[in-house]
Amino acid sequence: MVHKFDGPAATGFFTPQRFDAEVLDCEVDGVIPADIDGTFFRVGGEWFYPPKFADDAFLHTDGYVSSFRIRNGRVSYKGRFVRTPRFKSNLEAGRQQFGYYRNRFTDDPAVAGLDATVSNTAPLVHAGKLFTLKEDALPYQIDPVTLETIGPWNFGGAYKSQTFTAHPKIDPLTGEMITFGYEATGPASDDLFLYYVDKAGKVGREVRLKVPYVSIIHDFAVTQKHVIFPFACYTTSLERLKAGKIHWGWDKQLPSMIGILRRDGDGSDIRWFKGPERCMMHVFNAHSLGDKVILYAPFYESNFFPFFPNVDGSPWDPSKAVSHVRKLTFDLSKPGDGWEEEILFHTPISDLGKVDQRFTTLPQRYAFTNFSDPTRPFDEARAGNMRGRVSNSYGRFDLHTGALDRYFVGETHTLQECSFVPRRGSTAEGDGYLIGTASNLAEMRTELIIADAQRLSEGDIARVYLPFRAGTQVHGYWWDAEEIGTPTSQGGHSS
Ligand code: V55
Ligand code: FE
Repeated sequence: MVHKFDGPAATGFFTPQRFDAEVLDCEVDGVIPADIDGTFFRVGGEWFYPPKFADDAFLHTDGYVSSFRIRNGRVSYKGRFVRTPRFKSNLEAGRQQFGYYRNRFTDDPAVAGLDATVSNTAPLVHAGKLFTLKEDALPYQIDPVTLETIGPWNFGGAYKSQTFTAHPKIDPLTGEMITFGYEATGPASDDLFLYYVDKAGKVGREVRLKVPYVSIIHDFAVTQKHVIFPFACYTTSLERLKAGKIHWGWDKQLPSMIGILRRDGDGSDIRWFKGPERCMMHVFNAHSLGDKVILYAPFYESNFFPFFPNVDGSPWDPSKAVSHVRKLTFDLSKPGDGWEEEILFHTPISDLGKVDQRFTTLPQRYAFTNFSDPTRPFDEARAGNMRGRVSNSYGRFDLHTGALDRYFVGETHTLQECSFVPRRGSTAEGDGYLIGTASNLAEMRTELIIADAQRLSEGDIARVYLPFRAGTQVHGYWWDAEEIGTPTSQGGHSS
């Protein structure tokens, strides 16, 4: 028995639905280009059982993986909860047994030895395998056709960190995956392990690092020559966890911190750069230019997450939970520990963004992300009061010229993160499609948007309709059918 969901996490569009789903042949409006052939994977989470503590983080919702298989202009959909040990154990018990996000001291004693990850953050495809990722645990391998959970993956025992980032980087020139885990040897540990995994999925080098303070390191950047670790700048300690507190707090006294090391080195050259108060969660991309490292990233001014309290007891400040497209420049030929920083666009953006993945690690011109365009209408009568939390546009942000090309989704919709689909046969940066889901708040269903990434202002070229609300997405991933190891069918129309 599940107690009826209530509270703010359980109203309207975002009420948990709690089912696995399949749609064999989806409704489509418009024409999906024939050269789009692949699967759009999404990962997010929803509470399968309500949280034990009302102030627990939504980062702790049960992982849910879904797929839109697109082929010959037709689309099939699947969605499944990730069968983590936590999910299965809760289902057996019929209730929530796990306490605060990443505080095992607040769990029921019965689940002490179990992996507590919810695996709810990002899909990854590497070496022909599909995974769901969460930075507090190993990847969970998922069957790309059925979306069944196969189990945790430690690369045949060669991957030693207990944790694995939700944002590995794949070098488009070699297929090498560069990845890491922080809190690598246990909760609140200051170990950061960096790994180089070849295109066949074999772990090559491991580099062990120590961090100057234990922070969320949610994402990172890799260039052809360097590896860059921005701290989200949250803080924790074992004492904090033992006291039964929320894992992360915000301490504005701490400097913001970015570590840079050579990609081909052993880590002994790492330099820690310091800056003013910043919440540095996601990046767009970075490249090396001589002795300079240039990082493009959507950093926040301060604490973005209202559920991670300020350690000084001050209230969360929404006016500083704002993200902009920033350019950071590090001059490694100079001593000192500062960087130069510039806001390139004054439009506040969602920090869940993408670049054309064929340019990861390389100089690159465009960043794509969603944002709220206040000049566009919102139909509150039909869509409800979203209290300003509507993301109604995709943007192509030209980092060279400052131009912003915009796509508007509609006056009853809000967008999730977009992903980039390269156009078949093209090599030009940004030549392809943007794909992503939108919540139709008036009709209470999810729509998949496909737009031409070079003609965003012309509107979408096709929309795919689900007859229900698909769960909230955090990150998505496009797996093109041309890539090695792609499943040839996914049930539904394509089998
Ligand atoms: C983020 C998301 C997470 C997480 C830590 O967006 C940071 C940042 C959905 O999970 O666990
Ligand atoms: Fe992320």
